[in-house]
Amino acid sequence: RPSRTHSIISPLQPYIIEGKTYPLDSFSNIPPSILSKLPRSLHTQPNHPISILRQIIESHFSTFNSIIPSSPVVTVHENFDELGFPPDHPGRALTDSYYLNKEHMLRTHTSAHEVGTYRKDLNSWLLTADVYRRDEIDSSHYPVFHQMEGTHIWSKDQLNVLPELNRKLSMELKKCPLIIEDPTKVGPNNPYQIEHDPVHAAEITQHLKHSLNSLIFRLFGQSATHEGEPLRVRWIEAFFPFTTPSYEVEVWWNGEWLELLGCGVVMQRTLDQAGVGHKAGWAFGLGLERIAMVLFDIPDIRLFWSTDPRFISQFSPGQITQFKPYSKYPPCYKDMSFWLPISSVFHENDFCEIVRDVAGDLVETVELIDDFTHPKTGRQSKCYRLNYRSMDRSLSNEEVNVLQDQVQRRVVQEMGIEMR
Ligand code: FA5
Ligand code: MG
Repeated sequence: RPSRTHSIISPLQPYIIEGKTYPLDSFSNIPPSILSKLPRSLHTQPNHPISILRQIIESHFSTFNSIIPSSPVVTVHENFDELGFPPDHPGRALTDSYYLNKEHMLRTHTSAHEVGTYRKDLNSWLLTADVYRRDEIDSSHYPVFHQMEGTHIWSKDQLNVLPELNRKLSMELKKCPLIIEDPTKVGPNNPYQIEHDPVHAAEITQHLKHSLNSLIFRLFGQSATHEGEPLRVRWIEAFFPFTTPSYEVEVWWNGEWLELLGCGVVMQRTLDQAGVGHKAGWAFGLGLERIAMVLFDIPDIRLFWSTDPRFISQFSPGQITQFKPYSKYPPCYKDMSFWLPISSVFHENDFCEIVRDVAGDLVETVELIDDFTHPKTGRQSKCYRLNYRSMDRSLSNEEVNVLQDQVQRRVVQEMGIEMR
């Protein structure tokens, strides 16, 4: 169950998306700043790095069908229930997802289209779309981003093609100059499915890993170095309600592990729901911004939304070129200390949502710098550092003060907190 019944940002009029009207209810929590992103469709703008990357991946998996859904609206059933998310999964909370109302939401991942697409009897496809999540604020997280879902399934009586496919892929991968670490093991924590013959499950898992490693080789093979070092890629074990075994792939980037994708062997339950229970195979969901940041050397995820010609004119279809920063403008820090509300729960994502609604892309990071509990009264306070910086120009201190005041006013009004 979502943990709150009232949304922080209460819309006034029903949402109208792609000509359809969605009546409001107590779940409706999409602010105007998010709604304004819906028509941008970065993944179909020919010169945009997200679209360039999509096309390169589509040409790598050249036999797969390419799909681009038109509306970001899905049912809660499609996004969560159908994929086996438990009723109390944190991703369902109003603090984590954007709801039009109790029935409809902005998809949080492209997996929301899995069952519907399997139902069309497609066996190998790539589906690219904008996805929406309430999230923290930093250089690699943004509330709107793009995912590509990729999947390959076979009739169970045709799985005997896999050993040969795997042999070919592993030959090709011998030429790969990247360091790909894979310490993962299938076991009780990340098992094969009981419905699967373990020999088949192992072949599918191998084909998944080989296919993704070969994509990584294709994407990163040429520019295999980052700051003079060979790019490090690693596989780790993961958990998703709709795959097992499950994995994530990360790369070492700017001093930390950056997660690029999640993947796994498709749960038989998902295929059963789509009426193709006689098939088995794998699926992945990759974050296009994360990969584009590494490939095009784009240091901040907000840049993808820039309409500045100095950004967008740097890229052309089919080409991976390094982004040349036009200038880094000075940051401006402002701290905000407050006592948490006594009668309601404080969620950082709600705070970030207000910050973004006020400051948009002028806010670069929101960082918790102090967390204090009064020894006598037990009251809790937090101090956040808001780092303002424009991608396109210098901000004046006065301008930032106006934003900071506005954030302050709104968090007091809407979150019931008290400034210190
Ligand atoms: C998923 O969304 C799963 N649907 C992936 C999947 C598909 C698993 C098919 C198995 C089978 P996850 O929440 O980890 O998983 O997100 C996938 C990728 O999206 C991440 O690895 C990351 O690259 C990207 N991503 C996640 N959150 C953000 C964000 N706030 N901003 C930018 N990219 C993000
Ligand atoms: Mg993940």
